[in-house]
Amino acid sequence: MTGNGIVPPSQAPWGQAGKALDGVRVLDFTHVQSGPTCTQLLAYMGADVIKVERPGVGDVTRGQLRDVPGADSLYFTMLNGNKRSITIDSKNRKGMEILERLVKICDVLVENFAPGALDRMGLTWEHVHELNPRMIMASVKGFGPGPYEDCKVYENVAQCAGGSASTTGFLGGPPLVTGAQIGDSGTGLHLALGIVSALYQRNRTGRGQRVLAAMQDGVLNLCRVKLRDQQRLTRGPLTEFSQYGQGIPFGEATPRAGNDSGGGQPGWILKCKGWETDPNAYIYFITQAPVWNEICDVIGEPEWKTHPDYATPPARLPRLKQIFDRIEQWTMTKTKFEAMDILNKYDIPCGPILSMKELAEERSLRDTGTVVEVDHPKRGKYLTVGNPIKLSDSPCEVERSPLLGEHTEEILTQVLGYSEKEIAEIRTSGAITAPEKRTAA
Ligand code: CAO
Repeated sequence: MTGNGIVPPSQAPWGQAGKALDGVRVLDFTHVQSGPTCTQLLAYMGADVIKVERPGVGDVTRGQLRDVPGADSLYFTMLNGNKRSITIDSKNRKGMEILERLVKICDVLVENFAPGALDRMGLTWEHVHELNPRMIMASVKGFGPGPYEDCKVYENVAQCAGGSASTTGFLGGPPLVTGAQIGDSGTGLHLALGIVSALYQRNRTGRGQRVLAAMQDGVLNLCRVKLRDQQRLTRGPLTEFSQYGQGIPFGEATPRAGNDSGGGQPGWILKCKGWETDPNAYIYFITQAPVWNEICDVIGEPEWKTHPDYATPPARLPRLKQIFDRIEQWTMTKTKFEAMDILNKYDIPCGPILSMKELAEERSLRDTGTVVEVDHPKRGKYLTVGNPIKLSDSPCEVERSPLLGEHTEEILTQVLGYSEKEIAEIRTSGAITAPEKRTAA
């Protein structure tokens, strides 16, 4: 470091100057999906993530949706890579002593318990801050302060409460939840950004702070364009919605828009060759204005380039359904990949509807480390999603998830400095072992 506090550029080759979050130690008190998504990302970025789990039980997802008897589920393994696992009973006196020692040496505590659970354990913000004023205490909760703050929340509840469900689905149909886990994984992502920002601020202030990401807020943030439309609605109909062209009046709230594009360039999902038997033989097609002439040529309607009903975006808006029906006549003569090849030659924005099978097999996703195969001692090889965020000087090596309590002794000795004798005492206290084992000991 120079006299003005600026670190001179590393001379190490790119990718060999350590990891982005090297030196950051995370006390990971998370479970299920939202919190683990966040801490797995921090681990991918190089943080030392110590996952605290209840002895004998662990994160409930270890046993949920199990596909291999006796092995941790994919639900767990795909959300807890690159972490270490320690078992501690927080309701055991000795267990709390260990936890407090961890609090003193960690930089970040992440949790997503039901409201009040951490306080009931005794780990209130005040206590944590007193033990370690530099600690960043980050929480996922279902709702922020307000009428629902005490509620337990799962993914789909957040999708419904955050505005996603009311704006997803087809007009006239019921609200729908989406496959993307915007409530859980989306909020985990938001929390991770809050944590790294707080770490950055701590460099200046020297103190930690609380970080809260409420699932309702995270979903609403991802539904920002729908709140945009809500306000536009007060000034007139949403002309880019298909229902406008169909002459269906708008109500008081942003409606469900089927597969309409959420932006200013109309789009829709269209059938491709094979749709009768393949549920994913579809393509998303955007009639982007700058390439309208090319679209007309490709689909064999060159006169639409100058016809007053089709030549300009405003003229097309009332007849989007008819236009997409015509484009579909063309896409149905091609497979989704043939259509992609042709359309991309003309810079026409489009995207194939890819199944999970196709994504799992996609070579380029393997090559970039977005889909990674890892080996696990109990379940064998499995696929996981690697770090979707690529840092040019902090490459990510994806490691398997830990077995329950796999690193308990390692953390007690190497991180917390407990002696062999102390560990023997801890073991008999029941702080790190499940009740059955305690009786047997
Ligand atoms: N040792 C001892 N006790 C432990 C422990 C440990 N290591 N780890 C957890 N516990 C205890 C907690 O102290 C709590 O006990 P009390 O209720 O007696 O105080 C108990 O385990 C259960 O915690 P919980 O209430 O968080 O768990 P739940 O299964 O009842 O609820 C969930 C799950 C997800 C609905 C709730 O945690 C929640 O609403 N979290 C916030 C929102 C959220 O993240 N939702 C996303 C869920 S999917 O990602």
